[in-house]
Formats: sequence, structure tokens, C-alpha cells
Amino acid sequence: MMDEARTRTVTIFLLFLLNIVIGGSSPTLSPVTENQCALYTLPLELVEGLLSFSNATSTRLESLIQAVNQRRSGDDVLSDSPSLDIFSKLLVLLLEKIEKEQDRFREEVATVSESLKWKSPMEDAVLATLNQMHQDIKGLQAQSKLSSPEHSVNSSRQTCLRSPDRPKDCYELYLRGEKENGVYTIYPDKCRQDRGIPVWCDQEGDGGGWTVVLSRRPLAQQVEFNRGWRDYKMGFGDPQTEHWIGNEVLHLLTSNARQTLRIDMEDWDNATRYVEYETFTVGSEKTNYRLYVDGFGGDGGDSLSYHNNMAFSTTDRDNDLNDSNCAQAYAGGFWYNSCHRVSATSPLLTKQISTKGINWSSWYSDRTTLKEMYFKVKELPCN
Ligand SMILES: [Ca+2]
Repeated sequence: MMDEARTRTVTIFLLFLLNIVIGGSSPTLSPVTENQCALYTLPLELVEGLLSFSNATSTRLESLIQAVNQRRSGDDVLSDSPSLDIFSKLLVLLLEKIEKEQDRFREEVATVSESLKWKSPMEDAVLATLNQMHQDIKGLQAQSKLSSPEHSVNSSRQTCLRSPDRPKDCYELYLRGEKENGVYTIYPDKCRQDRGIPVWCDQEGDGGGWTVVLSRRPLAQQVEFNRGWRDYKMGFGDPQTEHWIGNEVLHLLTSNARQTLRIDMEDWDNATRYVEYETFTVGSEKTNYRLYVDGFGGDGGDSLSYHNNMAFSTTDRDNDLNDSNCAQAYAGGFWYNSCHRVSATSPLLTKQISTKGINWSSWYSDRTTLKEMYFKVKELPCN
């Protein structure tokens, strides 16, 4: 009788193990660890899926080990069973392997974010989600014995990522053959049908594929840039004249793929300068849309690095490092430090020496105001 029960228990364990081993072999984490760049190309949902799968598996293993241990302590005959010992050890080994793989993945994410000074967005997007999913899985397991990984991955969200004819930026449009400058509709958030937004695409300069995120130029009637948090969050102006694309879109664009930032500027004597930052990221609203730039190049000087790691500030949200309110003092929202070496959203003043107009201090250290300034981003392809 006892032998029969033991055989049944062992058979169930075997089936469980087989399920785990077969199920665990398809979504592997190793391509991510082998290629850091792959982190940027993996859709967030896929990363979540991988993590939740391994979490579900590890939770299942933990409960199996617990069951084995309970069985052993509650039954003297079985406690001497060599086969249960072997299964118990095998389960522990599998659990260790999965945990090691998860640690390796977390480490890889942390390394990439550290090397790009890009910590918060990645932590927000993936690591926090991981903890939440872990809790969700535990909740589901409590409700049901069915805790297969297929049930924990939201497949409908994956499908919408693949929907066609929804270019996420000007670079995608360029790759599809749209090679003329102009206003195009892009869909930075591929999962929401209503989020198409008009932008100016620079498809002719500097290799094309640039999504213009900020444009300043002299007009008969300038666009008002002295605005509050909500306007800077959602975007305002006109892509054909003066425009702020919006911090939400900036965050989406720069968290979906690694982006290069290029800034073109022109003074009142028609001289031009440009700068590029190989990596440009804007954090989520939780980070107050914190700015991360790295990898400077160009002939205009590295003024923007003074604003690196700064939160965004507006007239009604003072997140700067100055005792006063920089956004109010300079009449525009920006990643103020204490306060600025770059002023891109202040009023467009005619040629004069003033910190209250458009400035790039490493070009004009005397703060001669500039006539035009454009911020544009482009996906940095992974090699
Ligand atoms: Ca302040």
C-alpha cells in the first residue's frame, strides 16, 4: 500500500519535472545576457513574459520542494526513501539554476543601465514590474492549481506590438521609404490606437530618419513656451513652426529603443553649430522625466551635460537645484540644474546678450541669444 503511494508520488514528480524541463527550454534568457544591445530591441512585454515565466517556474519548484520535505518529515518510511532524496536534490538544483539565471538577467539589466546612466527608466519599466508579477503569480497560484506560464503572459498586448502601418518614429518611416521632410503621424505607443501624433520628420539631413522633438525659430507670432507641467507632459505647438513633442512621448520614444539626440542651432548671423549625444533617455513621470545624456560629439560644445540627471521643471513644478524657480525665471520648462547652460524653451529674443533668451553657453559663453534651435532623435541601430 505504501509502495503504491510512493510510486504514485514519484510518478507525479516525474511528470512535474518533465513539464518544467520541457517548458523551461523554449524561452531562454541567454540571448539577452550575450548581447546587451538586445535589451533595447526586446519589447517590454517579452521581457516581462520571460521574467514572469521564470518566476512562475521557481515558485512551482519551491512548492514542490516544500511538499517533498513535508512528506519526508511526516512519514518515517518515506524519509529513508532514496528516490525521494534524489528528486528533492534535483528540485533544489533546478531551483538554484533558475535563480542563478534570474540573478544573471537582473545583473545584466543593471550593468546596461549603469553604463548608460539610464538607471531609473529600466528599473521602473522592468525591475519594478518583475516584483509586481511575482506577487500576481503567487495570488493566482493561491486561487488555482493551474499556474502554467501561458496563463501569466498577456498575449493580446504582444499582438498589438506587431500591428502594421503604425510607425513608431521617423526612423521607421525612413526605413519604409519615406525620404522627404515633412509632417508625419507616428505611434510611439504601439498598443494604443488613439495615440497617433503629428511630428516633423527630418528625412533629408544627416542621414535622415530624425524625429524632431523641439523646434524653435523666429515667427511673426511665436508659440508660447511659458507653460505648466501638463502642457509639457502632453506636448504643444505646431510641428511645422515651433513645437514641443511632450515628455510622455519623449519617455516612450527613448525607452522603446536606444536613441541618439542631435541638436542643430543657428545664430542671428546665420552661423550654425551642432551637437550629438549618442545616448539620450527621458525617464518616466515617476522620475519627473529625468534626463540622461551621454556620448557627446559635435562642434557646439558640451553644455547639455550640465543638465544631465536633472528632473524636468515647469513654472508650476519646481524640481530644479536652485533656491528660486528656474522655470519661472527663464519662462520655459526644461531640465534645469541651478539654473541653465542651455536654454531652449525661453522666449525667442532678437540678438542680444541675455540668459533670458535661447542660449547655448559653450558656443556663446557671453550668452548671446540664438535664432534657431532644434532637438531631434533617431534610433541608434544595434550592431
Ligand atoms: Ca528651485
